[in-house]
Amino acid sequence: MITLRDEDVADWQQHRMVVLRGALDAAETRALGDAIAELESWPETPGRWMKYFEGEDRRLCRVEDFLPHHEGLRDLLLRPDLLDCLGQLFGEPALLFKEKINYKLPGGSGFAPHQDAPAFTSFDQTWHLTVMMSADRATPENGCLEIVSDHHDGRTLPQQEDGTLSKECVDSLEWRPLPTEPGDIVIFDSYVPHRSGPNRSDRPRRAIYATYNPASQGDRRADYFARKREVFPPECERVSGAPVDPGSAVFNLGNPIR
Ligand SMILES: O=C(O)CCC(=O)C(=O)O
Repeated sequence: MITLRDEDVADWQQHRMVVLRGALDAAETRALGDAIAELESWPETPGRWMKYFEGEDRRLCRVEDFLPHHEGLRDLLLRPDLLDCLGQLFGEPALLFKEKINYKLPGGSGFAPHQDAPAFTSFDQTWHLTVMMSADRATPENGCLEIVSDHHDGRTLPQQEDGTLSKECVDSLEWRPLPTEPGDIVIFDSYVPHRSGPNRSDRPRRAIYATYNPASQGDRRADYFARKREVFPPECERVSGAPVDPGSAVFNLGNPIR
């Protein structure tokens, strides 16, 4: 059962994030790892789940838009107890906005410092919560999340042109690594600055990132993925020689995807 204890709510109020250690039990954690491995094996298929790669050797970086195709993960991300927790934090019911799995395979790159909020404004929405579920142990060595937990006033911080945080801003913030174990869940607000390093280990560091919005800001999941497919499709849907759409930048913030 995923629940928020009083101290989690207090953490939320102070830091705009909560860490729920051992939120998934052993069987649920195993099922999460199995489902993520299953998606890794699915072939690139136009119009269906979206697989994205990094590096010259096309290392799998991410799979998105898998909810319609994987019943187990759909049930997990729409679990009533999880939605109840998010509803408590939003102060109103939560709707799923988008879902992705970051694989961060051995040698996989890190993510540049950013806030999610600037990337999510295209659909007239102003506030999101992201639920990170760890499938593998995440450590500084394999590129666990690093967060700034004292920035919580809903402000967009100074950015570079590509939407990542400016160097001055990054240097002024206090970053801390957030190691997690398989089955841990982290919920963070879209204004919480975060980043991560590369995976320097010989094992994957896989995690789901599911993002939700308050129901009053509308159900925009289908719009999000339709627009992303239009401006930054997975490679198997790209037209060879087509120029990169300038509108793609917002869908590709701070990440190593090619
Ligand atoms: O998976 C990570 O290491 C960081 C993820 C992240 O910040 C993102 O996908 O925007």
